[in-house]
Amino acid sequence: MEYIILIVVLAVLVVIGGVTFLRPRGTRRRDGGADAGAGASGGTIAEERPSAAGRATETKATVGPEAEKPSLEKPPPSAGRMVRLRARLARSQTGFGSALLSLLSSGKLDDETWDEIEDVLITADVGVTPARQMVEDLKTKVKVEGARTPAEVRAMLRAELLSAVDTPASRELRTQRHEGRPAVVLVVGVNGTGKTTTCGKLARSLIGDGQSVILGAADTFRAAAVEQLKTWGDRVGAETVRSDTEGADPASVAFDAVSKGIEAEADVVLIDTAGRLHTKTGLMDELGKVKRVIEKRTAVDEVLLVLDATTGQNGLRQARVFAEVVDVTGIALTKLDGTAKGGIVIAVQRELGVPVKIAGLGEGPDDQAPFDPEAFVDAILGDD
Ligand SMILES: Nc1nc2c(ncn2[C@@H]2O[C@H](COP(=O)(O)OP(=O)(O)O)[C@@H](O)[C@H]2O)c(=O)[nH]1
Ligand SMILES: [Mg+2]
Repeated sequence: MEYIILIVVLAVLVVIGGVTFLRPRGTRRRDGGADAGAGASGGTIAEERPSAAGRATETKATVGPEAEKPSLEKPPPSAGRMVRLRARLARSQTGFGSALLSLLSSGKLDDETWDEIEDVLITADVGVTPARQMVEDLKTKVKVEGARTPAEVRAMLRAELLSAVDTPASRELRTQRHEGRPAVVLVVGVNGTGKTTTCGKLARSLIGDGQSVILGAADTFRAAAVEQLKTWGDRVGAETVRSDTEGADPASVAFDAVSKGIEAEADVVLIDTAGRLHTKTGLMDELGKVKRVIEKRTAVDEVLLVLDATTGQNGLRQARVFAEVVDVTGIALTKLDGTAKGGIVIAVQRELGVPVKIAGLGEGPDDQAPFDPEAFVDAILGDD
């Protein structure tokens, strides 16, 4: 195919008499598959989704149209990620699952052993009340069904953990356009928990799933935070709406981002916020205002609370403050790769009555997964 095009080009050049053989090599595309389409439209994928950087290079008269364009990354879709990232969880969490398995398999399940089981659960951040409940359930099952093989013990514990992780609410993120408007996701949480990273990774996976995304940099207190979000967006072609002035009103940036999303007919607008916890009233005023101002244009579909899994009970206390201030609809639990305390999933859902919807499983750009309870429990228990 390329040869035919090359021959035709050469023939045309010979006919015209313009004997410049310098260009064809330099402008030929590396990607044969994109050749025909790009040749016909005169554009590349990078051109179809212009970014600020992309426009800057367009003004320079370069030789090839694609010569200096930043190429956009194609993130993988979100489906099946938790299973794929299971090793991340298993690696750090074998302690919790295998300790439970070996205690339950021990020949003598006396009071002391049951206390130890409860301790393991509490140490894994399951929370005191749910830990007691689980121990009672397991005791009953053992009593009713008698001695068991290791495989039966495993199946029993698996069922118990699954029912503890289960919630009646849907784990699905509300990221579908509706009534001709983009879905709006407000991302809140304490500083350092991973809000900006969560926005960035989520933008990637949404784009990987074929959606279009606008980011709103409503953490306006540090220029670095805005840049951090924009860097994530630029890599995958999600425009970042921000203010040029440091310390601008977060609500007005959020409003602009949502307006941009409506105008551009985007599927999803993700709003990153600041998480300073100086006073509860300060936080309430600020987040409340951001939400109210967005709602002047369209509904907020999801308020995602980001929680760092490594911070345990302390993190839970802080999460509670946020939940009192805004109506949290889902939890993004980050840094699950760095902790043996996966029980926080159970604790936070019970504490806030909201399902964990997203798991952060590493610092890589695609180390985030829709939370999948079965994959989670299997990871905790390790391979059978
Ligand atoms: N290991 C690990 N690190 C994470 C994860 N999510 C975020 N981080 C790191 O946590 C730090 C704080 O994240 P950032 O998004 O800036 O937090 P923010 O202040 O809430 O916006 C960064 O160094 C991230 O790379 C995760 O799931 N796993
Ligand atoms: Mg941030």
